[in-house]
Order: sequence, then structure tokens, then C-alpha cells
Amino acid sequence: MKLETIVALATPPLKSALGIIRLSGMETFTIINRVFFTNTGSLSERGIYHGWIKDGDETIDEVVVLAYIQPKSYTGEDLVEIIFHGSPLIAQQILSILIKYGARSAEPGEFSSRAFLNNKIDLIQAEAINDMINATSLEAKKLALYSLKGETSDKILPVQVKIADLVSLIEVNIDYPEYTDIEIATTEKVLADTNEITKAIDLLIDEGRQGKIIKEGLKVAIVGKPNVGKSSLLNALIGEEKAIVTNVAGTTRDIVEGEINLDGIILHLYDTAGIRESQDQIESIGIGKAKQVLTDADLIILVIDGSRTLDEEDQKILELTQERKRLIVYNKSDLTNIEKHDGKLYVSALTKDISALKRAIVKLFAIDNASFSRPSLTNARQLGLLAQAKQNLLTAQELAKQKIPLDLINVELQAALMAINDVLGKTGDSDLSQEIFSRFCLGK
Ligand SMILES: Nc1nc2c(ncn2[C@@H]2O[C@H](COP(=O)(O)OP(=O)(O)OP(=O)(O)O)[C@@H](O)[C@H]2O)c(=O)[nH]1
Ligand SMILES: [Mg+2]
Repeated sequence: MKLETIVALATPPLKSALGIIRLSGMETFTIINRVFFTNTGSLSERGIYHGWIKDGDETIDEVVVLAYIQPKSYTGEDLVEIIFHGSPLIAQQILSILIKYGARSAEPGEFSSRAFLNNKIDLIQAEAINDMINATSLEAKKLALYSLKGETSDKILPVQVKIADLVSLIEVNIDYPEYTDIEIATTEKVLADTNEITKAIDLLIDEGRQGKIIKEGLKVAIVGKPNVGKSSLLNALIGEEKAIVTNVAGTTRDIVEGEINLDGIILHLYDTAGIRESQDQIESIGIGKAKQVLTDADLIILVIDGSRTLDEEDQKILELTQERKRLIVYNKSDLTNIEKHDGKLYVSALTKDISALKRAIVKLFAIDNASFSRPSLTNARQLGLLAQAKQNLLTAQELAKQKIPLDLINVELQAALMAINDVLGKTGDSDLSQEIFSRFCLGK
């Protein structure tokens, strides 16, 4: 495949000490040698070169160029990185000259996409590059690094091999019934193998869900009726007086957001308007927003004023959230009239006595310590494909139990194999990879 030579700025278009422009493709050296001049001759070998970027007689900047010869480069193609003085103006000038001499502006993620096409990385690794750049906690970055190093891909390979072995055994049995020296494919064999494989997939899915939480954090909605201390709880959790707190019921109208890192898990917190029947137009809009946040949340912290008896308003919100993952928190435990019962969660947002809540969140999501140092498949695409493969294997199992002919069972096994291959990007589905790389930043 002959691909055009692409160019992009790999650093932000801002004033900085240095900036980097990348150029990759077949014409890389032809183009760079027309604009880059060094005392040591033209650029033809892998190495670091000092010199000047010129457009005809006009010198643009003094630069350092790193030259990589294919296949030993990030993209697997001939590639250079031009390190220039970090001015957006210079960046523009150098980009225009390179384009003038035959390069094309790269699309977001196009360098990584070429690395994928040239088998330098698989899709899991490509996604990990994006995850590394977008990681907002050290823990998330560490997980992405495992995937980048290929350790996550290594975990899925045994599953792929086992399904592929079963598929080929069945195919050989069907196509060459006269062969006597190969194992005979039976529905019992299908049952035993698919059982083992689905267990392995279950483990991958479970570890992946935990990794996903470490990577993306949790959306946590703080809800309850007015005046129970939701905003006070947000403030206590983030350690800052961000939300307005008053003793007037209906203080919070808009959503107030905060973020904390709880034992390595990022919690995206949303303080909401107290939910009640209201005639006030502004408050009603706030309540509508609260209900929306509630729908999207991974966890609901339902706050109740522990110093008062439950009323109808509390009951309604209890009902509204009963199907959801939630923690019911009894606030204002500092007040003396509070009657405490075993097994309930008491906090005081006012005195910042909220450790029981923090412990409960960590326990609820059962993030074990191993999750922080274990490669896992963490994005929705990967987890969705694993679920798909599992579904196909379960169907194959059902068919095997009914002693359905092996060629029909094999259709399901092949579909499972396809889903697993898709995780790694080994099926050559170009729409899929295009979709993934379009989420990258420019120059990556
Ligand atoms: N004693 C005590 N008072 C609290 C506690 N938490 C909140 N309060 C008080 O309860 C009142 C309401 O607190 P907010 O945090 O504004 O309550 P809210 O649930 O956000 O209220 P709305 O925004 O109106 O829905 C304020 O006077 C707070 O000081 C607590 O733990 N103990
Ligand atoms: Mg409030």
C-alpha cells in the first residue's frame, strides 16, 4: 500500500521552549532534504542532525532533526521529527513549506493508524496510547502503560488460541473425515472447551470492569430532598467550600461538580438540587437536571437528614433510586437527637466526619489492590467484544447440549473468534480502526 507522506505538529500550538513537527511516509527524506540544510551533508541515515530549515534563500529556523529509517520508527515508515523553537508562527511556516514540497496534513491519529497498519502495534496498544495521553490519575496511566507494552494483548491471546484450536479441529474433522490420526471433535469436547474459555473470558471481563473504573473513574450523584446536607457533603468530600450552603431549603439549583481521588479511584461528584414538588420555575429546572444526573450516574449517594424521621419526600427518592447502585447516607450525625441503628451509614458533613462513606464506596466497587498493577481490557469497545464472544460461546454450548451437528456449532465458534480478533484489530475492519484513530489528537 502506497500512502502519502503526512505531516503534523505533535506539540500544542503555543509558545514554548521547543516544538516538534512529525513527517512520515515514503517521500519523507525527499521532502526534508529540500528544506533542511546541515553542515554534515544530506539526511539519509538514522540519526540526530543539527541544521536550518530554509524556504529557498529564506532561513526559517535553526532546528534539530531526528531521522528514523523504516521500519524502525513509530509509524514503521521513514519518519523525521523536527525540533524547532516553540513558536506557533514558526510551526505554521515549517508546516506550510513541508506541504508545499509534497506532504499532506495528517488527520488526528493518522501516525498511530500507520503504526497499526504496519503491525508496529495492535489495536489494544493503539488505544493505550490515547489512554496514556488522557489519563488523569497516575493509576490510570500505569494501566495504560501495561497495554502499551503489549501485556494486555498477551492476556487475551490464550483465549484466541483456544477458540482457534477448537474451530480448526472441527473444520479438519468435517473436511477430512478419512484422517484417523487426529483427535475426534465431539459435542463433549465442545462443551468442555467452551466451558473453560468462557471462564477465562469472565475473568477478563471482571478485571476489565475494575480497570475501567480505575481508568475513567465513577460518576457519583449526590441526591436527596432539600436541606439534608448534599452540598455540605460535596464540600466535605472535596475539601473546599465550592457549593453554596445555607439553611434555606432549595439553595442548590444548578449541578455543582467536584472531583476527588479516593484510594486511586477518581470520583466525579455531582451535587444536585434537592428533589421535591416545586412551583418555583427555576427550582423545577434544577430538579429536572438532578434527575438527569441521577440517570447517568454509576453510583448514587442518597442523603437523608438523620436527625429527622423519614418523610414522604425521602420515600419518593428512595423509590426513585431503588433499582440503582446506591449508598443511603444518614447525615447530621453530630446532632444529639440522632438515633443510630446498626448497619446504617452515618456521617456529618458539617464536622467532616465522612470516613465511613469513603470506606463504603471503596468496598462497594470491590477494587482489589491487584487491579492497580494488572493489565486489563478497559474500554467499552473491548469489553463489548468480550461479552459478544462469550455470548457466541454460550450459544455454541447450548447447541452442543442438544447434539446439534458440529458444522452449525462451528458458526458460533467462528463468530466468537471474530469478536476476539476484533479486540486486537486482527480482522482488518478498516471502519473500526478509522473510528478509533479519529479520537486521537493531531500529530499522534
Ligand atoms: N448539624 C449539621 N448540619 C448540617 C450538616 N450538613 C449540613 N448541615 C446544615 O444543613 C443545612 C443545609 O445544608 P446544605 O448542604 O445546603 O443542604 P442541601 O441538601 O444541599 O440543600 P439544598 O441545596 O437546598 O437541596 C445548612 O444549614 C447546613 O449547615 C451536618 O452534618 N450537621
Ligand atoms: Mg445544596
